[in-house]
Amino acid sequence: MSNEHRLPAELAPLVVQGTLADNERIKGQSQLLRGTIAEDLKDPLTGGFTADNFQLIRFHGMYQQDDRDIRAERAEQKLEPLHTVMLRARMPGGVITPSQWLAIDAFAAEHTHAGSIRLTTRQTFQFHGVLKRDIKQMHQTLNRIGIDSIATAGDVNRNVLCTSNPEQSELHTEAYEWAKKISEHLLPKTRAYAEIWLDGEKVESTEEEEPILGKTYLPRKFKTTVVVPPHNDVDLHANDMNFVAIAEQGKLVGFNLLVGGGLAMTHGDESTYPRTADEFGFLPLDKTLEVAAAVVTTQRDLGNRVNRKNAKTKYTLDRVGLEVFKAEVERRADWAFEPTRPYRLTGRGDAFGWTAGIDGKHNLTLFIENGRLLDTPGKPLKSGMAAIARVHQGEFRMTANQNLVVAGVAEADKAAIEALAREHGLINDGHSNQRKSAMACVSLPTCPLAMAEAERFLPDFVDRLDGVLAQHGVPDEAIIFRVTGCPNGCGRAMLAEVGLVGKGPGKYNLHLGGNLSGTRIPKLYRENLDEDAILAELDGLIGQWVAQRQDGESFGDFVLRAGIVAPVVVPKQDFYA
Ligand code: SRM
Ligand code: SF4
Repeated sequence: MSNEHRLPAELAPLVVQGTLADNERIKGQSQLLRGTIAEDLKDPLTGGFTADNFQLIRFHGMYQQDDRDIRAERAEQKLEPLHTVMLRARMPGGVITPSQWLAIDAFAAEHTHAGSIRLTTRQTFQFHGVLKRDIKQMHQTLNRIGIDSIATAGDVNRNVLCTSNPEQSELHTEAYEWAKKISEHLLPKTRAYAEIWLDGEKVESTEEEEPILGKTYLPRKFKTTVVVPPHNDVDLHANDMNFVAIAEQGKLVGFNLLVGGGLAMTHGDESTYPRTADEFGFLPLDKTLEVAAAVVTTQRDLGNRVNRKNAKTKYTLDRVGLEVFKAEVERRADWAFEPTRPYRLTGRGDAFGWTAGIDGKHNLTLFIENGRLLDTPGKPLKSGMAAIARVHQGEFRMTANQNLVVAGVAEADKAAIEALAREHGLINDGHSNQRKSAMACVSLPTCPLAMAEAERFLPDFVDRLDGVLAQHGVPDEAIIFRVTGCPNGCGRAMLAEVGLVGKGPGKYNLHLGGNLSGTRIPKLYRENLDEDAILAELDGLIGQWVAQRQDGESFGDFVLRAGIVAPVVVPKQDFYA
């Protein structure tokens, strides 16, 4: 590690003192993420991973889970929970080729729960329900097609997002290349993944090290985006580190950097809160990787390793102060940020249907409710995707709204692809605008942290919300509506105009007042409501909005202007004007 990337003595008092969180011991003793995972894998007595390995497999992109719908029943029968793993792939910018798609489709059909593929809010896919005996095969299948799951979970830099809206195709291509480069640059360098899952040669070298992440990796998960304004489909304010593309004459010249966004909180714990990211300033392209590493290593050295609830970059910034954090990044990167260049964010939705893109090619954005690709009676969505993959010559892009773009379609192939999409229910003209503006996290039955339903709650709730909008004479309006099964906020309800945050079975907190561009955190309006009570509240509020709104005012803006909720402070608001 070079001196630039070590904490200077004068900042040492800012390091939080106390008993380190147990995850620090686990990482430190893991021999760069190896632990005894390989031994556990051979143990036939349990379907799960034991002791520290339960945490360590996350750094390899997997979580141990069980089906919560049948947990009690199995406990009654004195059986251990039906342990399986969820895998999350690494897909910077969400780009996947048709042949890769066909391979993941085939794996899912054989080895995942109900054969499903789940697109996530961070532009990748998850397999749920993979048995221990199939894990190695899963990694080897992915490896054969050029996909891995390194660092998609754990205390590392996660899958790097990149604006997927394809209208500005050339800029998108450049931005996407940077998303890949940043992802590669910040990846763990340990060979543990190759050794354990791909039967790679064991390296006994003492020189193996983690120059950026360090031997105990980061204090907490870390999230990065590359954003092409005006689209904020990646929801940059949910992320630790954000590179906002600045172009001159259509060419990328550099990035504005924003640091310290994040959405999670814990019910009843005021030391935890959602927070928008702060502007650090502009940097030219050739400083990108150095600055990225400088932000990561600053958070590595100053982040709270005692209390994981306050360990993310957003809390480090608030604790040490923005100026101190920024100055340390500048010192490490040997770069003084230029003033932030003006940019504008206008919205977050995906452009559904056909859009024209690069080289006269076309892109078809498909709405995938909750990102769940599964074959159900009358809705063979997963088969539809496979059918498209068999004929498609371009690529697919997963969006951060859990949707999917069939990208780079030649004029001559448009009709065939659209016909396949329609035939399999992947285009449904009956879907309301409201449905296409709604999103939910996975939640039950696989998420161990879920307090209330989200993905299974959303579709029927949107039917009822559609009814409310129709009753008020605005059936084509849409409110950014998101449900998240607990306050961790995976469905990004804390950047919605209307956000529901799970509180307990069937109960949600109702937050109001996010804006269309995703720069405003909504405010808690009512607590612990059931479905009927939520609809009753929304019915009244939507009625007021329709009667009193000014010039196409959005619902989120209206509830603030009308004083229904108080505004939340946004840092450096000028840049969003
Ligand atoms: Fe998340 C944990 C699912 C995006 C904040 N998240 C989980 C786990 C792994 C539960 C667990 O720890 O055991 C969930 C697995 C459910 C399942 O069965 O699949 C889970 N998170 C998801 C996904 C799949 C939701 C979705 O419906 O798409 C998203 C996967 C993203 C990816 O591909 O990497 C997902 N998670 C998010 C987001 C949104 C985002 O990043 O844009 C957030 C809020 C932003 C943020 O980080 O502040 C988010 N997830 C969390 C947290 C709270 C972190 C914190 O700061 O405290 C946890 C719990 C934790 O880390 O302790 C968590
Ligand atoms: Fe699970 Fe909570 Fe994340 Fe939903 S928000 S997937 S319930 S951790």
